[in-house]
Amino acid sequence: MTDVAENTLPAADPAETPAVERTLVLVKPDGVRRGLSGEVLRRIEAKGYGLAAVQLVTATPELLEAHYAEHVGKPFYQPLVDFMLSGPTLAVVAEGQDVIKGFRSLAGATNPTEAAPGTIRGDLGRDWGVKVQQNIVHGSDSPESAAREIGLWFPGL
Ligand code: DAT
Ligand code: MG
Repeated sequence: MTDVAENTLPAADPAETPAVERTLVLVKPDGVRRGLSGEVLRRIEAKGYGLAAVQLVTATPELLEAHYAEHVGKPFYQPLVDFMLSGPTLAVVAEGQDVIKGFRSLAGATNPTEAAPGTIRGDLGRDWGVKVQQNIVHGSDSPESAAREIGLWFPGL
């Protein structure tokens, strides 16, 4: 008689299971306006990451000042805030091992003209001749930024 227990995988040892990481992804107002929200979610899911939260959010100046605190005073700061206030943003919490780095890789370089083909910004973005780069997505750049940004966009999570 076959022992069913012999055919099952051993339970994962919590000490050897890396903590599942989370990142904040935003489909910015240009992406939502152009109907690219689904395409961005598709690429996140096709890569194998999970969606922990998704919500359409109308940003406020206060939220954006906190979110983009590192850019206050830069020449593109006010155009960036005005752009982010120009329509709804799709806020997403994506999760999976090393998702912070992995999503930045999916997104591509900040400047959509230079972003490699195959990336979200490289395939779907371009220079529109305005003061701020409209590059479709935001992705947190470190575990500290991710925790801070998820707290700002999803205060209840
Ligand atoms: P990223 O979004 O790749 O993390 P960032 O945090 O340096 O880039 O900048 C935030 C956003 O500001 C970026 O997505 C687009 C805009 N931006 C950055 N640098 C810019 C520049 N030199 N000129 C115009 N817009 C810029
Ligand atoms: Mg950034």
